[in-house]
This record gives sequence, structure tokens and C-alpha cells, in this order.
Amino acid sequence: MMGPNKLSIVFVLAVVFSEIYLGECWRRRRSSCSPEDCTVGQWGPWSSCSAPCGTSGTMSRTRDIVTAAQCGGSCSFSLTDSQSCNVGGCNGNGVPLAESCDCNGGWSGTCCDQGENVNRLTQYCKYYDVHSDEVNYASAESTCASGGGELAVLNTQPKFQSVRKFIVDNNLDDNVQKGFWFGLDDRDNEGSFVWSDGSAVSAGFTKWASGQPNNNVQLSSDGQDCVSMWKEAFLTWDDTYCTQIRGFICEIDAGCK
Ligand SMILES: [Ca+2]
Ligand SMILES: [Ca+2]
Repeated sequence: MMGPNKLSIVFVLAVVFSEIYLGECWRRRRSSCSPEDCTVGQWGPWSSCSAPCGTSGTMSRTRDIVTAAQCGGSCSFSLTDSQSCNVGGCNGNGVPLAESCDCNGGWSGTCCDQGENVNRLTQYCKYYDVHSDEVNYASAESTCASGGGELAVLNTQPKFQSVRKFIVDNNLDDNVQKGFWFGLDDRDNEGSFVWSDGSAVSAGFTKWASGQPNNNVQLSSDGQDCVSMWKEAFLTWDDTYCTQIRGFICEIDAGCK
């Protein structure tokens, strides 16, 4: 039997022990718990644009919380981000509506991209306008410039293949005799081909037809300094005389990143 005295001693010991033990624990917990803010990962890729033209196109991207906030730290990062895209983009001077365009006579399609002589591909935040009216290289350049663009810089395999597929799928090559100009020439320096944005072709992708470029001087001592997608060679590249006439492909920035 435990007497009242022994019970009091056990009680006091228990109180003392709990003070020491729990107090130490509390101090330890407090000292290891300083506030830490959350951390977030990299932004993911942009979504595609919600509209191909008009006034209301948006694109968004997201990111995740990698480590949660601790001990009262904050987590005020935004996890979604958005920006406008494909704003305007009405071919043939059409008027932008919310997600389409009000087209002028002779034009039709969501973005007035179907015209008598022009068909538009929207890809890579660019408009690629394939013109079937046939003009010399300088005229093609100035037509592209007057539309706010330049002759197309098809400097990667995906860009070139997308445009070629668009032409073939829509039979646009049936509308021209020999092919299409795009933005590549060696007018300044024979043999040094330069894209219309000023970059050198030697830096990347090419798709020359077999035996090209050959700077043929048969028809002109100036040689061949402007490059076309050559219908006879499945729209691979040929340098030809800049004064010849071809359809042509403009590219215009579609206003997104
Ligand atoms: Ca040449
Ligand atoms: Ca040639």
C-alpha cells in the first residue's frame, strides 16, 4: 500500500519531470521552426491562343508550388499567368471583332484569311500568307512589307514543313506556274544566303533541291540570287533569277510570345 506521503512525492516528481521534459521539448520545437515562404517551380509552356484573330485572344501558363510555406511563412506567388495574343490579324483590312473579323468584299473566313489570291496559315505565333499572284522578288518583298510583315523566314524544319503541308493540303501550288518566293537571297554577297530577318542561312536548317543552289548564269550574268520553293521539286529550294515571277509567302507577327 502506498501512503499519502508517498503519493504526494510521486505527484511532485511527475510535475517536476513534466516541467523539465515538456519545457525542453517546447523550446526545441520553437527554435527549429522559423517561418519559411513557399517556393514555386518554373512556368510551364504557354497554352495555344483562344482566338486566331480579333480583340479578345488570350493565352495562359501555370506553375506549381514546389515546397509549401512553413511556420507561418507566406505564399503569395501567382500560379497562373495570361497575356493577350493574335490581337488584330484581320487580313484584307478586315475589322477585328471579339474572336473573328468583319471582312471586306472579296474576303471570307474567320480572319478574312480566304481571299482571291491569299490563304493564311496561323502557326508559331505567325501568320503565313501564301499569295498566289505571281510577281518578282522585289514586288513580293514590298507587298509583304506593306502588310506589316516580310517574306517568310522558313529557317527550321517545323516551320518549313508546316508551310509546305499547308500549300499541298490546300492545292495552292496549282495556282502558280513554278513556285513561291520566301525570304532568302544572296543578292548582297554571292553564295552567302541571308534570311529576310538578317540572319545567315549557314546558321541552321536548309532544304535545297538536288543540285541547288547553282547560281545559274544562263539567262543573266547576274546569276540566281533569290530563293523559291520549287514546284517541280516538291517545293524544295532553288535559287533563281530575282526578276522572274513566282507566288510568294509573307510572314506577319501574330502578336504573342
Ligand atoms: Ca546567287
Ligand atoms: Ca538554281
